[in-house]
This record gives sequence, C-alpha cells and structure tokens, in this order.
Amino acid sequence: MIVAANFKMHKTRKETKEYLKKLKSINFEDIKVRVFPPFTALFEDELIGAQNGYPAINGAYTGEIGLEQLKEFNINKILIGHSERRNILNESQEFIAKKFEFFKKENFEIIYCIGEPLEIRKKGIKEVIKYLKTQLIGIDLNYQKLIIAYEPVWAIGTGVSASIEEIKETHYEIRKLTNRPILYGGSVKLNNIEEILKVENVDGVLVGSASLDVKTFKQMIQIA
Ligand code: G2H
Repeated sequence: MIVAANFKMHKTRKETKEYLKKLKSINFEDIKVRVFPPFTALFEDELIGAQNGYPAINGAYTGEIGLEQLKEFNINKILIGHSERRNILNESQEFIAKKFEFFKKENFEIIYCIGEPLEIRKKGIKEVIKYLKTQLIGIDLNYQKLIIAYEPVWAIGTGVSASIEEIKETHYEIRKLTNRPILYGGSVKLNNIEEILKVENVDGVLVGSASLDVKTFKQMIQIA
C-alpha cells in the first residue's frame, strides 16, 4: 500500500520540515509513504521525492533542476507525467518519455501519472484506455521501480473524485498492461479514501490538496 502526498506549489522549506516531523510521529511501517514538496523544500529524507526534474545531469536549461541538484539531497524518487505538467507546462509525451528513460537509468522510483480529460471519459472506458495508452508511449511498464498513478484530469483539484465504478473499471484495464502498483489520484479526501483503497487493483493513492494538512494526511495513512 502506497500513500503519497503531492504538495504541488504549496509550502515553504520550514513548513515542509515541520510537516515531516509531525508525520513521523505515527508508525507506518507497513505502508510506503511518499512526500513530494516543491524544489525549494527538498532535503534528504527517505520519504521525499521531487515533483519534477530535467532529464540531464546539469546544463543550460534555465529554470530547471537536474540530476546534480537532486543528488545533492540524495533524492531518488520522482513524479513524471502529472497532468498539470502535461497541460499547463505543455510537456509532450515524447519529452515525458525522455524524462522517464533518464530517471529510469538513474534507478529512480518513478510515480508516473496518466489520466483522461472529461470529454474522453464521456465516451466510455474503451476510449479512456485508448487515450491512456497514448500517455504510456515510450514507457517501460516492467520497470521495477515504476508506480503508475491514474488521475482523471476532471477529478484533479475539483473536489469530485471518480466514482468507485469508474476507478474499478479503469484500474482493471490498466492492470492488464502492467503488474506494477497502480495508485488512484484526484480529489482523494478523508471521507472517500477508505472506499477507494478497497477497490480491486488500487494499490494506493496520490493525494494533493487533502495532503496539505498533516493531521488529515496522518489520518489517511492510518486508514490505509
Ligand atoms: C491530483 C491530486 C494529486 P488533488 O493531481 O496529484 O491532487 O488531490 O488535489 O486532486
């Protein structure tokens, strides 16, 4: 079971350190907990991963950080393909696959995100899977440190998660493609995490807004 927190562009370094301290006051030995703070809040900790990284050691890539910077904090976990990077930062599948390949070679644990927009969901599961497959082009689905996160775009930050039925049918289809863990993400809250985690082929959750409050996130871990 994996429970991951994606802070997105929230929290300072000081706040993140306090958060981690509070988080570790509970025992979660059986659960893989991950925390993805912004770049400025990265520090060495077995729970911490990066929300992004440029696929190079270093170089002339203004505004980016690469392997050299991540290594400074012994970061070996990364989120790749989040819909906010695909849609707001216009990352192409080709570029995302390049990132995947780079960080795979560096043996990073990769939480790789996929998810369809609402117009595709409305067309039904067949079209959803067809769409999700386009987001898996160039991705080694057998990579031993790969974790898939299924995050329907229409459920991200909207407060409306996918229905249990939608999660079930989609994870079932994704399972046919890979044996790696599959997380659900998109408006996971304290009041729906329990039923989501009970769904077959759901191996954990990627939590955004609800993870920002450490008390809430701790409760979520306890439920898991
Ligand atoms: C989906 C999720 C975390 P939220 O992006 O990755 O965010 O829980 O706020 O929908």
